[in-house]
Amino acid sequence: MDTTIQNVTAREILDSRGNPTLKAEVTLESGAKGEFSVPSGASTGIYEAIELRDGDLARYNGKGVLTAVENVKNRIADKLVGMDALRQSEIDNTMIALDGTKNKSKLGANAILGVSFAVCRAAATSQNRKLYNYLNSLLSTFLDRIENQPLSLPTPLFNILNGGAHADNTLSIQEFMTIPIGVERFSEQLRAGTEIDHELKRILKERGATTSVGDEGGFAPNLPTDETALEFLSEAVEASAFKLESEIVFGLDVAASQYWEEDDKVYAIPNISEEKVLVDKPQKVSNFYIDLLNRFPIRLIEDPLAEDDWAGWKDLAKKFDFKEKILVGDDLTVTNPQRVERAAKEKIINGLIIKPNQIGTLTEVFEVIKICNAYNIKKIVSHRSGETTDTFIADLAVACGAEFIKDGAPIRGERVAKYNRLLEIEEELQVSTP
Ligand code: 2PG
Ligand code: MG
Repeated sequence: MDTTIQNVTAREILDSRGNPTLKAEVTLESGAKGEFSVPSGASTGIYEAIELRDGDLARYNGKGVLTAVENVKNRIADKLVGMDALRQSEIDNTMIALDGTKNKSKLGANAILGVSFAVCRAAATSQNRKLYNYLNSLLSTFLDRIENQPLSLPTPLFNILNGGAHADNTLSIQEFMTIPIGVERFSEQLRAGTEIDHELKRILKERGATTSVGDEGGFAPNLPTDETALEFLSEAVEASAFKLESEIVFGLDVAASQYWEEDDKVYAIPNISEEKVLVDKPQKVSNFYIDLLNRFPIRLIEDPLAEDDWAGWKDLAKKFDFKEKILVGDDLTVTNPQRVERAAKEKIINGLIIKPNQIGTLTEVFEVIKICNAYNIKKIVSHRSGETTDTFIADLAVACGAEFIKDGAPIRGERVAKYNRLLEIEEELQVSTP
């Protein structure tokens, strides 16, 4: 099999929000092909790698990605054609050097990631291997492991109520997630998530609340406060066949950077509790969270504080029960090895959102996985709010033994595609390891 790269190309396609995104395609001399469609966030961290958009207001409100497509077809293709697709790190490092900026602003992280993942898929195909198996071998080599990193199915985080930047409703917290922590097997976890989602729909309907959905497929009702949303979630679980606390717990993504007021150094979070608006210093805000975490079965909280509020994170970490609960960085850490390492060393997180397009290459994602393993940080491989039906992250989660995958509600095609891929992998792994 000749694994030399013969062709690298890209095109502009649409994501689940109807915004343009980039799809890359790589062909090897053997004829093996690989492709990847890049997702896109709404509540993006300011330290993320740059998603290159055209800014031409005559097309898609400036959101076109034709410049990034051209970068793939010309600059990136020029360098990569003739290289060996099996040498993933070399390929990624070539693109990083070609870009030459710290945040991939020249070529665009969308252009670079598209090619990085498409190369990996083409290589896996050329070796006749399942993507998760191939990724697992690549990662194991990267980590210098003698035996391969074990494969495992991640537990899903189902975002079934949407607020914040993902919905036009009154909820401030961006994501209210159910986590089937006490349910064995991925397929049963998926059933739990889905049946609870349907119970929630029924309850919302009965109370006259809307059952229309937000960007990630979660319902987006107008409720009196965010705490009411947690009460509705509890009711939905209790009405299902699954037990609250022992089988199902909750997770929240506050995405708090959007509520941080830099001038006054306070958080201003509307509607979160009965006081209607929480305006306070980080210390008071962290006390509020600790209280909330004690009153509801919340096991995991993501970005409760802003991306630059390291002091606030430290304060919360001091009060946080790391044995029982998971404090997760996303906008804080942006899948960036330096920022992840800093958060790990300062002991302010024990869970990490891994979003490949926040950093831009598979090799850098591996670096982040290495840090997670070294510091015992739980890995949460994650989608973006703007997605496509691409399922790469499902294979990635299995390949790196991620404890969790975050992929929205178990409805809507672009979310379900990944969950369905995991069902397939679950079956394959059972067959291969009887
Ligand atoms: C998040 C994500 C994904 P976005 O904040 O964790 O759920 O949202 O892709 O909009 O950044
Ligand atoms: Mg987040």
